[in-house]
Amino acid sequence: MHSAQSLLDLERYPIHQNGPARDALVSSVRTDLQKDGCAIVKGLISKDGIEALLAEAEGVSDCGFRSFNRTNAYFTPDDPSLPPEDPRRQFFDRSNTFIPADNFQQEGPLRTIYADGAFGLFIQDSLQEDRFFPYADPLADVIVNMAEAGNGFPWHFDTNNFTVTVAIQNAEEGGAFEYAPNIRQGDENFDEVAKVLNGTSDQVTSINLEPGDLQIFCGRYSLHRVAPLRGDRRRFVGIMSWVQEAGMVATPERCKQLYGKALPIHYERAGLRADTYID
Ligand SMILES: O=C(O)CCC(=O)C(=O)O
Ligand SMILES: [Fe+2]
Repeated sequence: MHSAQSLLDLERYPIHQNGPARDALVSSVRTDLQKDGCAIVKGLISKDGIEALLAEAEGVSDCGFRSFNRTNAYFTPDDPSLPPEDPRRQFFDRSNTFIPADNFQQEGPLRTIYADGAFGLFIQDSLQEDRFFPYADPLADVIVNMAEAGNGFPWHFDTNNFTVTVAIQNAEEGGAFEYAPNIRQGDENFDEVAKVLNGTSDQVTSINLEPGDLQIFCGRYSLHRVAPLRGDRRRFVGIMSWVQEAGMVATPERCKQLYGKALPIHYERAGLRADTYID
């Protein structure tokens, strides 16, 4: 049995207690998010918490679903009418292994943190989101991204508003989180995006997250990637999702693409019967 009290370092970060210390933390996270869309709370997860999250992820690592595709930074199809050097025409291999959310038990450490009311409220206050609900998707609300040497998380812009991640284990080498803050805020800025893609931009910030760090990242306007990994050790990152509408789930297509399966709820919400669904 896990408790948020033992999984989080609440002495250092008293997110469970209204008062000046919590206010100061929320305000510093907000400032970081406003500055460049990225906030890190170093060591929010306790040492025991990291150990428990790692054991849990290792225990279900066989359930990871690996997908491969080739994608540009925008997740759009190729457009041959554009010049070959246009960033929309730069495609990279992306391989991704997600351990779907239905592998994480309600009483396990990952879900204990996700479901903790004060933790959720801290994330919501930090993001200043009025509408903020746990994702109702049983495959996607809390997942672990597992990556090995050579796995690629190439340059991209996110299509969601924000991503909340918890670093659980790093690879032996590589894996820095690199981002070009707000590179397309207001304007697509294709020339500078092209420079990031070909390694000549001076707008890239690199951060090394350590196990236990929480990251809140707004990646819609900031081009980002995870630098290539090296060594035998796998990288594990927990990804937690909240959404603006209660009861939302992903489409069956999206689930199959990311998790290798879809559940009855996905077909029902899409108005389909699983046995008649053709994709
Ligand atoms: O694994 C990470 O640290 C971030 C991955 C990422 O950029 C994403 O999930 O969109
Ligand atoms: Fe991303």
